[in-house]
Amino acid sequence: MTILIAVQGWDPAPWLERFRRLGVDRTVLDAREPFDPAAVRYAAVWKPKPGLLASLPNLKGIFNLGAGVDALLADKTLPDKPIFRITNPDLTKRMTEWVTLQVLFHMRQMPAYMANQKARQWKPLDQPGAHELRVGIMGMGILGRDSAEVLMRLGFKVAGWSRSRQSMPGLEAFAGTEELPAFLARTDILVVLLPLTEATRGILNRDLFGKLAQNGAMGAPILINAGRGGLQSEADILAALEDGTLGGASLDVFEPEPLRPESPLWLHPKVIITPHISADSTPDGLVSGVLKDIAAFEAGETLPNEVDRKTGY
Ligand code: NDP
Ligand code: OXD
Repeated sequence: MTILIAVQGWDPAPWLERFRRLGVDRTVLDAREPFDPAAVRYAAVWKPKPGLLASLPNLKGIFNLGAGVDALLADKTLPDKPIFRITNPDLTKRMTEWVTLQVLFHMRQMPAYMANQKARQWKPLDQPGAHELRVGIMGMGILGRDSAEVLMRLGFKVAGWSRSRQSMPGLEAFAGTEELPAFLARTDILVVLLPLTEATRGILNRDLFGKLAQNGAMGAPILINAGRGGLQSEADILAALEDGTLGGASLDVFEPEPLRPESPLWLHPKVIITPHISADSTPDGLVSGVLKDIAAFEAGETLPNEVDRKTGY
């Protein structure tokens, strides 16, 4: 059965090469070239052009090549076909590496040491241990749970917040809007791994930052966001950094992307910026899994990574 590859914002060539090499029993089409829309049964996509999927009359399933589906669901013409997203250990481990790196970077005061190094200053700083710090993870899905596990192993006190309660041994589990204030009040380092939906857009704002613990072992709380840029207000982050409500931030995602050159975030001494690379989708890591998903779907199996259009993730 024919698969259409429609990838925008990433180089499509290695995706096409992998799909063609591993999907030997398939016809693999490139959406940039002329093709017969009626031939396409499956589409493997990242940010496809709005309207493209609606133009495929025999489409049976949509396979999103990343974990987040906000860009896909924003297409008002999206056909009513099942959507599957990436839930692959390759992507999950990459995210856990980035989250752990950022938590440790702030916890071990690397922004201050890097500034001191530039000034040739030998200046040891007081250092809390991991066991004295409370990490709070917003979004306890595939990614949040893996980060939680690693951070707990490093000794941090970890809590998670999600729509439904997600319990794990050693984790303090909070759920729903009514438990959000208590979750924030015990959080020194806030890690955000939420999807962007109608319910979460703009959630990282001044009001929320003001509810984070202000009595932690690091002084002011730290914000680490790898979810989506639409979750955060840049102006509110800057204001909270200025008045000390936040002590630092690591941001991998922005709206729009790339972050505009004139944004004061770029040069802020307490901000770490990475260009949406915390958990890259790679053809090497993911294509064989997507082909397996397509085969399982064809065989009538229920896949756990189907997107719920009502909740938007
Ligand atoms: P999952 O769907 O597995 O997990 C989402 C989590 O968020 C769940 O725990 C869910 O709660 C929770 N959640 C959703 N809506 C709400 C809400 N309104 N209130 C409280 N909790 C909520 O997603 P993943 O872990 O796979 O990925 C999370 C996000 O990470 C992606 O959607 C994407 O935006 C981002 N991402 C970013 C990347 C990057 O490179 N920067 C790479 C990959 C992903 P519940 O458990 O109750 O369902
Ligand atoms: C994703 C991403 O959602 O890379 O997978 O942002």
